[in-house]
Amino acid sequence: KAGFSGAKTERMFELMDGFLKNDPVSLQKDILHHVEYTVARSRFSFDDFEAYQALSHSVRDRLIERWHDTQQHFKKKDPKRLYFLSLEFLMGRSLSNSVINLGIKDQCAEALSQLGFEYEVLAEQEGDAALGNGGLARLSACQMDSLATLDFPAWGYGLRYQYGLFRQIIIDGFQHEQPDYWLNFGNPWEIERVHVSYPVKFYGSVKEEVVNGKKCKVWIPGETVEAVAYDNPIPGYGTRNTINLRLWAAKPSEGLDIESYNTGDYINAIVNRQKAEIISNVLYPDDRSYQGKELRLKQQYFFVSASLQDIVRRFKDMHNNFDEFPDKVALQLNDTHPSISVVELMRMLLDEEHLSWKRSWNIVCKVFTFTTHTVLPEALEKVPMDLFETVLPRHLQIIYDINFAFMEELKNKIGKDYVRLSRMSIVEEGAVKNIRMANLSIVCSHTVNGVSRAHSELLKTRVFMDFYELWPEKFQYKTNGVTQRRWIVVSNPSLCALISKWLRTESWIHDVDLLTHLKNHASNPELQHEWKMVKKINKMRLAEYIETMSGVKVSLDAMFDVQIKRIHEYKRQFLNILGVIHRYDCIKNMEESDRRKVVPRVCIIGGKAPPGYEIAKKIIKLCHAVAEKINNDTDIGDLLKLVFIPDYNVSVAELVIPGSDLSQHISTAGHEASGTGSMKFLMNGCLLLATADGSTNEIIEEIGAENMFIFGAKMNEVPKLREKESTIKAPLQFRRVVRMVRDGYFGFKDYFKSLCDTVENGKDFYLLGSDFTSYLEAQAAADRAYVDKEKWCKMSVLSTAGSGRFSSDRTIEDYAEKTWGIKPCKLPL
Ligand code: CR1
Repeated sequence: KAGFSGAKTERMFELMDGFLKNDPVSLQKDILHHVEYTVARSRFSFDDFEAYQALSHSVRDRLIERWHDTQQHFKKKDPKRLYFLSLEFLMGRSLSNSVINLGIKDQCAEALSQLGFEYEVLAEQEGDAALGNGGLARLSACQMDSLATLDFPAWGYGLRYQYGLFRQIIIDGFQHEQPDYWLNFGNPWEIERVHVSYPVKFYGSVKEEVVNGKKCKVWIPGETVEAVAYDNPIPGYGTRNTINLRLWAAKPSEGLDIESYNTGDYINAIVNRQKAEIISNVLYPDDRSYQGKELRLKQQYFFVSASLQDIVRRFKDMHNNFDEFPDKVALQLNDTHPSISVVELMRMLLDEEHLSWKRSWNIVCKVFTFTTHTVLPEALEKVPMDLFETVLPRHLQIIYDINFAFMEELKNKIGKDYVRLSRMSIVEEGAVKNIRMANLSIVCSHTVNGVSRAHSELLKTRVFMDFYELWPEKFQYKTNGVTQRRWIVVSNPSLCALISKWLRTESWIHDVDLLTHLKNHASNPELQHEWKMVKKINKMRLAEYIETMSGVKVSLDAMFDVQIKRIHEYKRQFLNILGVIHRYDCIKNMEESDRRKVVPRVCIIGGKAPPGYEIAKKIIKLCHAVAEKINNDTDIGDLLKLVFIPDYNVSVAELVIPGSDLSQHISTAGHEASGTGSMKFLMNGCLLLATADGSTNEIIEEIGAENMFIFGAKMNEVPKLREKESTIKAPLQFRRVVRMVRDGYFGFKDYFKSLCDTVENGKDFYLLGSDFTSYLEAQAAADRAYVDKEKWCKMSVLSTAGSGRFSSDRTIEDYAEKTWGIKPCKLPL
């Protein structure tokens, strides 16, 4: 009732008898109501999908109640708010996550079972919301869950793509991409806000005008597109707080094209207007480089401009002095993708609010924080200047001005070191001039974060060394984390129950450090027995899935060894496959007596290759070719299987991770900024076979190297090894397996040639050859450990017990305190 009064309000309270109730009967009534009136089916005849829709709408109603209360509460308290700007959110499914966070899963299950439906079956009906590529996007989703759970006054902003990440179809072992029509069957999890829309301008020219006696720049746009808001409620766990993820969709703008209508070309005028929708049509499927594409720049600006208009409007509802803006607003740049927002905010303050340059700049510098997710300097975004000038002419002027001031400041500090000045400049000179989006973000943000300690070291000593020397105080790091709500509670209910039983509390679900108490029971035979049962149940589920997807029957006694992530050379799925070939070759050449000692393995690989990345696609094909050979070799039987899981996504991960024994995170040291998949496996008690890269270094500290299988060159050794690479011969075993591929042992000889070339003849950039021996040793150590079931189980328990530090709750608390300066704002119960 807070904030409202009057007779009308009283009447409304009379009519509404409190919140929706969560007992099974109330839920049943709601479900049937939605079957009849929302889905418009008869309540006497509806199928699983319709039941899923009705259930989702019933859950959504509950989310909306909390959403309203939370927003009202934030409005009343007016705390400093965080706005998380990200072009990608990989949310996955919403139903399973929402019922857990609302605490109504059991009630829903009971309600449904009386209606003749099974909750689990309905939850499977939902498609993934895949509005992102990989690590960065899933991290955003985990962080949203933590922001809500920890009661932070935060909102996410992004784009509502019509087509999310492509579906991966495998035909004859080759990847094919198909569009993901995720909205075709409706999306009950979003709320369309037709009344929340903003015009976003593009192209055109800049004029100078005199307003109130002052000279001002006026941007006359050449095109205007409307941004319409779609809200996605994000419920916290164990709290009523429900925050918002606002995604923008592009719609043609009203009335601006009168001219074309008047000329009589009615049909064409409408067709042209419709083109506006292209902006939010499709997610770029590359997860590393997006260099200089007009549509990409338009997407970035579109979502940033709409978000900032929304944020500034909200601020102005309560405040009239812009100097207070930094006390009320923190703007987080998730990588450089939203970095145009620093310029856009400058433009709004200068040209629309008519503040002075100095005042505007002061504000901008206090609100933005920047997190980078990459290690490679060449992966940093650049936008060609002429493209900028065409699409955003006014913004380019502002960038020049920012850069000019920055260069002057820099010259004062470092003198006329032109080489360094040009390295640090926001504008890259050369044949094609570019805007360096990372430099822009660093100059305009008050904090720059890496995503693990190792990553931050690389930023300071290599990628952004010049900036670190200039502003050491700006640089921080926040090791990534994942949410235990989705990655244990939702995806592994049996493990969740076991943990709560042994810890005698469910508090670990929001206070994850409590997991460390599992250590006390790690050797307890009773716990171990239950632990193994849980693993077995999950392996059965996974085995069934594998059989359905690939037709391969796998033995539950085998060690399930998994590598699932985007396919990239640096992530070294090729190394994994070469290791499998080596294993196969060894088994083939063994005496019968030795075969009996072999630890059976099921090697599982899954992931999407960026559509234009030839080598990554060849790795997928190689996996299939090798699998074909091994899986059909009767000599090998259950001793070794290789399977590729197609169309890897969040919901597939929820199934695969709990069912794995071992997981691989084997990037060449110095290439993975953090890695978050490893954290999900860790939480689920899977042992890690990994290089000391990214966040693995910190995982080692928590779990102990003795409970993991660590191998390979260290970060500081990699550069030297690379220098020597061309002169050193790769180990014999390595050359042998590469030769098998080269010689066509698995077929497709010509096709695999260029893949083999990437690791031979002095060109093994990612050092597969040089790490091969220690990789095999780590694999052998895993085999030995697996034979000792008690030891393995203990290591598994210790992995879960040590995973608390890798919760996104910890990451978010850290950001809130050290980067954003925000405090919880909890809705009273
Ligand atoms: C990094 O490659 C990191 C995630 C989240 C990825 C990975 O190491 O864990 O970000 N980068 O910080 C990415 O997805 C588009 O770039």
